[in-house]
This record gives sequence, C-alpha cells and structure tokens, in this order.
Amino acid sequence: EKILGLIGRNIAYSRSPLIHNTACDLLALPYVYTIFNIASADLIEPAIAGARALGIAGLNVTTPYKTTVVPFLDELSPEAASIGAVNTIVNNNGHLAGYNTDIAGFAAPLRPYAQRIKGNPVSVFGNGGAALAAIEAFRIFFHPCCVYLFVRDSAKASAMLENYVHRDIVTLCLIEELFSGESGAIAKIQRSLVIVNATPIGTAGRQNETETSILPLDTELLHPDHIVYDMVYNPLFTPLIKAAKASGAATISGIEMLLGQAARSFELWTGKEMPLEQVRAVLINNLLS
Ligand code: SKM
Repeated sequence: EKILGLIGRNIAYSRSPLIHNTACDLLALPYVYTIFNIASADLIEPAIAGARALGIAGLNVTTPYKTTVVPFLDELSPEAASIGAVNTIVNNNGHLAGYNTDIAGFAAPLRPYAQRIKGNPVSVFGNGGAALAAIEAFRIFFHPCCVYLFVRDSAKASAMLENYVHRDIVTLCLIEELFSGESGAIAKIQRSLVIVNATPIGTAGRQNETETSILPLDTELLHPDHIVYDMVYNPLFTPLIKAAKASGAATISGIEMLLGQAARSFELWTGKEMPLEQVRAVLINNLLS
C-alpha cells in the first residue's frame, strides 16, 4: 500500500482521510491516507525529508504550514508560486513537486456563475492563506475588476499582500467600518456579486464564539443577487449560509471547496478522477451525524 497524508497542526478534525480513503475504496486503489500532526514549524524540514526518504506517495498540507513547506520542495507549480503556498505535494521517486489545488478547488463551484461574475467586484473576508487562494482564483478564472478584502487587522493583511504579485487587484477594507455603518464600505458589499467568508468565523465549537461573532458581516446587507460562499464546512449549514438563504441569495457551502481541492490532489497522486458524487454523499452524511 502507498501512503498519502495530511500535515498540519491540531488537525484531528480533518475530513480529508474520510474523503480520500472513501475514493480509494470506491476505485479499489492501493493507497491509505492518514494524519501527520506536526507540533511546530521547525519539525517541517525533517518531516519533509522523512516523507521523501520513506517514499510517502503524496501529502496535503494545511494550516499553518502551507508556506513553511515551500523551501523544502524541488519544484513549484505556477499557481503555488504565485501565492507562495502549497497544499499538495507529489513525491516522484524522491523529487517533491508542490501544487496548490485550493485555487482551482475554490473556483470549481463558482463555474456555473462565471458569466455573471466576470467584470464585477467581489468581497472576500479574511486575511490568511484561504483568502489569498480565493483572490487568486478570482483573478485566474473570473477576471473581476477588483476584490474588496475585508479584514480586522490591516497591518497583518498588508503584510500578506506584500508578497502577492497581483496585489493591485485588491482593495483593503475594514470590517469595523462595515459594522459601524460606514456608507462606502456598505456600498462595496452591495455592489459585490460574490461574498466569500475566508475566516474561521462560524466554525462549530470555536473558542470564545459569542452571539455577535458568528457572522462576518451584518446579513441585512445580503440581497438575492448575491452569491454567498462560506469556506467553513462544519457545520454544513453555517450561520452565514442560513442567513444568506433567508435573504434569497445563492449559496455555496465550504464542502464544495473541500471536495474541489481534494479531487484535484487525488488526481495528481493517483491519475484517477475522484468519484465526486459518491464521496460528497459520504461527507455530508458524516457532517450531519
Ligand atoms: O487545502 C486543504 C487541505 O488539502 C486539506 C484540508 C483539511 O483536511 O482540512 C484543508 C485545506 O487546507
């Protein structure tokens, strides 16, 4: 059996083993996908060296190591290089190639709306790697004229954007201004065709979650022309998805991105197409139980 796995920190929650092991069972492929919990960033270099030496066939990488792994790989795909983040490693006889399937995985469920999105502004909430993957996906697949990036901490967001080659498509906006009713910020949300939550806000069982912090924005601002995309997938129906549905907006659940990136990683490792409908059914069942 060949070994696949996920490296990250505190990742027992991950549904990636379920997704990939289900797909391998369905296709009778000789792989097993496991969790490699890595406690600190200084263990990444030896972990990658170990994966190379042991012939681990492939890895996913999740928070907080998507940029940490980059210097230890032999090759980067163009989209991984553009945002400096890797979520998929393929081991070809000791040669490690890094990819980023979050970008295309994010874009996949937006494809049916492509004609509507092109040329329109979109809003993304968050200042981490997930937000950057979404921004790059809009740039590559939908050419919106601009992305409004709503953040709480503009210093952190500016630091993140500093390393991003295409930062000129991003306009930094403050979440505070939205909550204090600043008209410019509100107009940006109202003009946006897609609203993306790339923060962990709304995730089940998060520490210190209060009534007012389960939503990234005042959902009164949502309207039926919006497409609301929540990257959070647990719970399946997040507070944002529920509010968006109530306002008549189209909604995309975080499981679509999770499945989208997984399907692309799976194909890079196995050369086979993931049986998406069956895997989605198993995942939904698991999240609802
Ligand atoms: O990019 C993905 C990663 O491949 C797997 C994952 C997970 O299992 O939670 C989340 C994302 O970071």
